[in-house]
Amino acid sequence: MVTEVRVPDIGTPNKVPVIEILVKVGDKVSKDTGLLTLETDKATMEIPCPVAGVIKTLKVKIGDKVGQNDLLFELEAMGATSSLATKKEEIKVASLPTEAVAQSSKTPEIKNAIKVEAPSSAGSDVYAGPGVRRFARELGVDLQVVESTGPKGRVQKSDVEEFVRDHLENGPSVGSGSLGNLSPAPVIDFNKFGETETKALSRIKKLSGANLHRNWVSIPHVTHFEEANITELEAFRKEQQIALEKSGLKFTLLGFLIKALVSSLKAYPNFNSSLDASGTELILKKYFHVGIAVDTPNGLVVPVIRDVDKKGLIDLAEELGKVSTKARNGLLTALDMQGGCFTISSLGGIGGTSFTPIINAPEVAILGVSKAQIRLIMANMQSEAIPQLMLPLSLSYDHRVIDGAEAARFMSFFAKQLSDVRRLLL
Ligand code: CAO
Repeated sequence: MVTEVRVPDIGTPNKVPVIEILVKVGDKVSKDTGLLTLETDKATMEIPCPVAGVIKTLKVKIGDKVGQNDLLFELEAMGATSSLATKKEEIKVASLPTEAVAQSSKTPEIKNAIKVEAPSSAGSDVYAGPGVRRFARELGVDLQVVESTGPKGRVQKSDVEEFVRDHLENGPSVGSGSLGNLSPAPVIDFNKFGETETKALSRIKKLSGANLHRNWVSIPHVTHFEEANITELEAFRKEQQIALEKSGLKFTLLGFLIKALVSSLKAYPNFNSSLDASGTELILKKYFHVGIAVDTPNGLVVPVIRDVDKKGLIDLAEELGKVSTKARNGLLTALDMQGGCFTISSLGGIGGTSFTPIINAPEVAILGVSKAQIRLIMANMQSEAIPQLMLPLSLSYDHRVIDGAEAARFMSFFAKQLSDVRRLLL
């Protein structure tokens, strides 16, 4: 017998979007299996199956807007049928991340009838439907460390699956536990020594921390230091900045670094590569996408500027401005941060003489940039030292892929590009 599953009373007269479909045609479902998730302004709601059966047809797709009594599914019922429409008592609700559980009390007409799924403390600022939360819970996955690909940063079931697959293939995260034969970090009660305050790490810090730790312990890093004479470049940049003043564009050093990087990657293609999963072959990339480390209030993010070889200095300046604003406003999507070939991490605007950046795997090298300083240099065989603006550079590279001599040549080439601004314009 074919049973229709329709939208029950969801406590609002408005149509609301379908944000997840948790089953497909042919799936055998039991009574109360979550079928799909709807989203109102305040909460996400999972619609459970009213009877056991086999899904025959899907009448909606993700993004469709539905209201009370709209047809969602047809299913071939197995055994006794109870009701055609799902009862509102069975709907599971999860508050959206910005809303506290208390939000539900604002809708008293459904408050007593529905089962409220309180966001667990360990996932409260994660945006995910009840079905995905339950799925993650069943697998023991902390949603805070799962990378989201859904709209508005929503974690989807496929994200949890990808996370588990990655962990099975690459081993567990080395986030907080012990590592191999290393003894675990001691657990210390710091209150014995004085007053303390405990603060949770941000979601970005947890995610990037696990990746940084994995990259740090799994890649044999070497850091090579170099200096570039950017006296001419800086004079040219300042001149152009004045000319561009009215446009509001910031003609930054970073754009020049990206241009110099493209020529260096073309001259030394091993730096634009990744090791394959077996670690025995090198995948050389013919495209040039550069990641830029951006410091945000919630932690470090690395948006990727694509096809930098096809862009001029002004295009790059514009895009850098837009992408760092987007990053600081927390609006980057997962796609904005994928596909990078090489990362630049610039602390030059802040300070420091050098640092050892951690490679952003699966890339094989990363460039750290520190604060340029005026120094007295014996230039052009002159007998006198003249003041020059010197830019400190730190290249960390994967020693499995790149030899020390190759790194030294790469950096010397890169520094030469920066020291003669005409080369960058070629
Ligand atoms: N040496 C000296 N001065 C520098 C410089 C350098 N290498 N790089 C930039 N500056 C100066 C600029 O001239 C500018 O000065 P004015 O305001 O007087 O014009 C100022 O610093 C700001 O520069 P900018 O607007 O061009 O920005 P930026 O290129 O320094 O940085 C960005 C952009 C997104 C990289 C940066 O904001 C950022 O987030 N940096 C941190 C990245 C990070 O955290 N890396 C660490 C990763 S490991 O944890």
